[in-house]
Amino acid sequence: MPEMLEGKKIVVLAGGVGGSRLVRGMSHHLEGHQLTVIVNTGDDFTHCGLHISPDIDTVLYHLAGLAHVERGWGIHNDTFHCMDALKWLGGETWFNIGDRDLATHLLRTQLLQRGHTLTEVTAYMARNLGILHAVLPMSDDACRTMLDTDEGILEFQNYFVRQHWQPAIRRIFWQGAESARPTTAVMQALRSADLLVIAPSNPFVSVAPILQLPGVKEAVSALPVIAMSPIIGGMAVKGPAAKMFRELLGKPASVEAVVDFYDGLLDGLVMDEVDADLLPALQTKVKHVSAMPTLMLTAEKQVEAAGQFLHFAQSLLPDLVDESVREA
Ligand code: FO1
Repeated sequence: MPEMLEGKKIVVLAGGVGGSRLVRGMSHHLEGHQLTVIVNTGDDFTHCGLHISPDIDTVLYHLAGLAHVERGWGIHNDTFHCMDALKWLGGETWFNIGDRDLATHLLRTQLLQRGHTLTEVTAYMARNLGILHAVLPMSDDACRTMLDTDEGILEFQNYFVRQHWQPAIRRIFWQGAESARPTTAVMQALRSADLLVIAPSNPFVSVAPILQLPGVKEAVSALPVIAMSPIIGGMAVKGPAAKMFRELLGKPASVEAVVDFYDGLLDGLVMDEVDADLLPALQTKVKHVSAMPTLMLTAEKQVEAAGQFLHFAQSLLPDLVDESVREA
């Protein structure tokens, strides 16, 4: 573990696969109490009567060492017998739930129906999976990501999985945003953090849902913030992020577009080594920029990339703390 980060508290804003890969790597370098993950729940939905929280599960499975590493979602070596039976019976099969994964959705639904909050249920599961870090849903209130597309208004999973993120998007909004609040645990974690990390997750549908909750952006702005770019060589590692830059902002995806999206929030930026030629241009927008390998397609790469990221954070933290003291 980098010595400087000893005793420091790091809070990561994360969505599904990209965030989980970084967080899993970080978990190798940090003590349990040092790392807290605030997870997007805009992707949550009810399917076959079950409450499904895909991003929370992806984070839990990665931290527990259960994740299907290449695919990014679900559990490795899972089987799909229940899905086969659903197919015979004429049920809905567009969303693939593995047999072991099904247990997560059954238990979560049961505990929520008994009156527990999503935060309590997630903590219970994390504890039983042996996870030492706090995994916090961004909210206990429903706040669902909705996409206004050329195929009409679609719930996130309908757009993402059922329609393979093909419809063109005109607008994103969150159903329930008027009354959704961040949890007390989320606000406490932000208030006691030494460093805020924005994971290489989709800015539009993984990070923005967290930042739009009342009070979150203000709390984040008070912290040193370092992001890892989800865009590498103009492309998203997985999913529709690049397409969203084009459709919603009318510009190609790039590291610069990511920086602009976060609109002055970033004190530090880590991008992939393939984008190293952008360093001088980006340094006019973000004070501290570094290029390093950020593709985390194997467990080993996750540990390596997270280690380099934390070294970069360690080298910046004294500067960033001084700057925020001067600005206060
Ligand atoms: N993603 C897919 O592309 N296809 C699936 O069938 C699918 C099933 C699934 C089941 C459980 C779960 O927790 C996640 C699942 N995902 C699937 C991933 C997920 O829907 C998205 O990756 C995230 O919501 C985006 O972060």
